[in-house]
Amino acid sequence: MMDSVPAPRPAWEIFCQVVDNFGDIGVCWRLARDLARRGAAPVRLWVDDWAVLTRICPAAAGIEPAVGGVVDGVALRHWTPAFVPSAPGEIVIEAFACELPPAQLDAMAAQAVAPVWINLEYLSAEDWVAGCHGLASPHPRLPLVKHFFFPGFDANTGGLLREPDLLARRDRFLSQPQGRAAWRAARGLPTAAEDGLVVSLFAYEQPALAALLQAWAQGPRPIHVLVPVSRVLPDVAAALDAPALEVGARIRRGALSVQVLPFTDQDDYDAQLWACDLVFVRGEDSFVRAQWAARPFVWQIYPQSDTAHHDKLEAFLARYLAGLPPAPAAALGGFWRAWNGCAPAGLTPAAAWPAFADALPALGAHARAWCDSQAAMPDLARRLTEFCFHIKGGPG
Ligand code: TRH
Repeated sequence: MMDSVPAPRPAWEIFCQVVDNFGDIGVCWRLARDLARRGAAPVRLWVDDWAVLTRICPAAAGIEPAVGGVVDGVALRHWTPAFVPSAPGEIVIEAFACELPPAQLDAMAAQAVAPVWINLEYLSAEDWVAGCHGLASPHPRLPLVKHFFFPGFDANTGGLLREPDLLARRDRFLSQPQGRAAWRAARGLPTAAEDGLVVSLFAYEQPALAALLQAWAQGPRPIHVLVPVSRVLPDVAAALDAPALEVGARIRRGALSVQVLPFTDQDDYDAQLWACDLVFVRGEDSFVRAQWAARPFVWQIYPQSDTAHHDKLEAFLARYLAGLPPAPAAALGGFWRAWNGCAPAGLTPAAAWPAFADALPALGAHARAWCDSQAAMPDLARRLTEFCFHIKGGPG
């Protein structure tokens, strides 16, 4: 829902710069909406790339960036080099170490009570995160203190974004005929397990995809792959020897069918994850959503030039595989490492697939247990709110 620009001093002000892809804005938009819906409004979100914002939040396309507007209780503003601060938020979040404009810092320092200043970091399962979560860093010149807030998977970190009604919405979708069954029927997908596996494939470039699709095409069981428009699409087209694939395209090769879906808003993307049997996700936000979907999933981690992402992958695997019997644990570890190009002895996704496919029932039960254990802990917006009130010295 869109309406007019709200009152000047927001409770929360979030600054977000797009580094690459959608994830940075994806996380910030989700957080901003979550805070606003919990009654923490007004929330103001500054983004430097309006075009990326409109992909994640289609309602922003109806807003003149130079003017800004409100969607779902969040005041959206375009952060340009001509940035002029308005009254700064009581809590100011710089996402992923994007540097706040000097004029914003001056405006914050000029307040009678300095805003709480948070650097929201990337999600990582590594052990060092707990030691850095909450650390303070005084500004060298201004009377301001920045605090580091790290999302994470345990009680010593900032937790994961999870809207209060998310799991109830998911369960309604799964149980009601107008939910999962209707979603699948509308896309010509089977609703019975024996009619095949429905897979969502959201990924970066993937050189190993061709061999995997070929294995699926030649496999014993129908596999229906849904590909939302993303960087992997050219690899899908090349693997199927098809012309550039457009939204709506459908291709069959043996036991494999491939369907190209539009890039939707975040809520519809959740529905896609809930409707599928196996989901391939990437980066940060879709990776978390797959966990709340409680589906078997495959994570393609955002690649870093120094291969630091391999440590992040192993750190998550160490947590996620704990408690799984050896066979499904080895199957998942093998397939994930192959998908991320770091499997020993050159194991490929195609070679790792049969064991992974056999493990899917066990991985489904495990995904549910993991989701429940994570959902038993407070979510990120709540931990962030409590943390900020603690710094302010107010009620938590
Ligand atoms: O786009 P990403 O690759 O983002 C990454 C990560 O955030 C990473 O940490 C960061 O360093 C890097 O960018 C620069 O993947 P991610 O995080 O899953 O973000 C995708 C967003 O897109 C997520 O909010 C879900 C959303 N989405 C939709 O809203 N509709 C869709 O149809 C699809 C496929 C995704």
